[in-house]
Amino acid sequence: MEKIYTDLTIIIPTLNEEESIPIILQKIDECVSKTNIIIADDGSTDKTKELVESFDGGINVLFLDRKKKKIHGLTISVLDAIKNCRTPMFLVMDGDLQHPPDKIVNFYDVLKKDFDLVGGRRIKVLGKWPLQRRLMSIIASLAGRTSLFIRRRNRVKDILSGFFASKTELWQKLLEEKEDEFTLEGYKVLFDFLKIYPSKLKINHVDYVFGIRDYGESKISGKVIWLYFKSLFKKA
Ligand SMILES: Nc1nc2c(ncn2[C@@H]2O[C@H](COP(=O)(O)OP(=O)(O)OP(=O)(O)O)[C@@H](O)[C@H]2O)c(=O)[nH]1
Ligand SMILES: [Mg+2]
Repeated sequence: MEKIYTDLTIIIPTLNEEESIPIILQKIDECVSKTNIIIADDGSTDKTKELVESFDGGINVLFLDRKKKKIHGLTISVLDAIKNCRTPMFLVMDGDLQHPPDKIVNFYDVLKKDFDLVGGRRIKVLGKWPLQRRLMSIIASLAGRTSLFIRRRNRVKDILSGFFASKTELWQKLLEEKEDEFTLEGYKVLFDFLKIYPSKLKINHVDYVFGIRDYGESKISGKVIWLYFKSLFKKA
């Protein structure tokens, strides 16, 4: 059956993803006949922009060019895209193919069943993560969960996942008042949202396998990790 998701916007933050972006757009186009995409780009210096703008398919793709913005970062790029979102639902996924596009359908189906937030849960990580990275991920997750527990906030099973879907109005309203409480230059937009959002949310999950980065380079830096740990203690 044709999947027509005109009420959904898929948000993909990008920074120099010329190798994977045409493949991911193609794969989404194969899974969903009609939907909306916002590529929230922070001034890629490779061919990401040209490749997005020349993409020809059934899906409606908008290139949000943040090159001239004062603040850059994954979180602020996603938030800008949410502000530009004209559909009641949105989904966020990485542009490096580590989040499987065939799961979009599962997120959509669950979110439609009157949930506020659908968190992706990594049930397996492909490839060999070095011990240091695995340890860092476990510590970051435990610390984040503790921070949410102490604050009596909503929790999802994988608070650090960048693959999630939610209702646009809920985020747009929160951003009107509390955008400055997000760590704008950071990476963990879902964690920030959970930390800041004051009321009870109806939450569900979709499991997925976190793929290997076959294309381009990881953008994770010491600064991003430091910003996350600092945000655990920041008032919200
Ligand atoms: N707009 C924007 N996108 C970014 C920024 N940093 C990373 N991204 C994009 O965000 C997504 C996730 O970044 P990655 O570097 O893959 O982070 P990760 O998946 O947690 O780390 P790896 O497993 O090492 O790849 C990718 O699509 C990146 O291109 C940024 O500062 N601005
Ligand atoms: Mg990645």
